[in-house]
Amino acid sequence: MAYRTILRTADGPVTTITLNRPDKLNAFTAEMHAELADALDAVAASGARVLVLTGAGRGFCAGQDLGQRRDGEAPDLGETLDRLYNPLIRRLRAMPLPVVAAVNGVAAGAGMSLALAADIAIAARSASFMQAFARIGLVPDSGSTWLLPRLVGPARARGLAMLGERISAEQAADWGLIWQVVDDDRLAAAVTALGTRLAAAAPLAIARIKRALDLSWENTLDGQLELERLDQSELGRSDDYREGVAAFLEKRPARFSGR
Ligand code: LHQ
Repeated sequence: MAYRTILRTADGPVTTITLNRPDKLNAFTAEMHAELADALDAVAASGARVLVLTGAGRGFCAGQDLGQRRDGEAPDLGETLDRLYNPLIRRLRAMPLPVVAAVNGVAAGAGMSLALAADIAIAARSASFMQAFARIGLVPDSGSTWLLPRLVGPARARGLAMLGERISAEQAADWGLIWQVVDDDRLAAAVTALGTRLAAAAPLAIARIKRALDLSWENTLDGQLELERLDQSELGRSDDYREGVAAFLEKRPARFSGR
């Protein structure tokens, strides 16, 4: 599929998908959703070990393209979520590989949800985050009502969602919304370094970590102890565990195969 609204590039084990409608701050259109779905299929089939999501130009993603929403009749936004946004968020969370959001500029509305749904979000110092939904009479969607209180606690979640204020990358990092903020001219290098590290990590462990942390929100401590036991039983029999221990004892970097 030839893409018009995104770019997909691979650098060894790291695939980068760049939202590419810079004149609209990479706001989502139906076409972009279709292209993203196709690109994620390709990533899944490629054996990539890390997926980086970023934006072209001065924005990361400004959420739904509101220019496409000017129709007189009341649209069924629930249907749009069901068909386009929810599958995207579910898919990113379910992918066994780590997803990195390289937040190069403003992340607003569903664009902020997208950044928060990544496993690790790293932002340029000039980037910003905005729960734009309430400003246009909507509830935060694409996972934001679930992610926000878990990331920053209920008080900040309510303030962010109800006020829709634009907060700086630094504030986002201080509040625990994202992993790290770096100077603008360091973002590319920082993302490359992070991608390299994650690509060298043990793939089975990464996939299980991702799943266990998500399941923890619904689990009791007892349930989570059991989940960890089952994961550890399986991982303990993996080549990766053997290799990890051997590399430690031999004082060398591990070479994980994902088996
Ligand atoms: C845009 C957009 C945009 C179109 C900037 N659309 N053009 C899900 C399911 C179904 C439906 C409804 O929604 C959802 C979830 C959502 O995402 S709802 C939230 C939708 N997003 C927003 O409400 C954010 C709207 N944008 C903004 O508030 C500002 O643009 C921000 C704060 C993001 C950036 O402000 P500035 O840095 O001052 O940039 P700007 O406003 O000048 O934008 C630059 C251009 O991008 C401009 O176009 P123009 O042709 O005038 O240069 C904007 O119109 C366009 N743009 N966001 N979402």
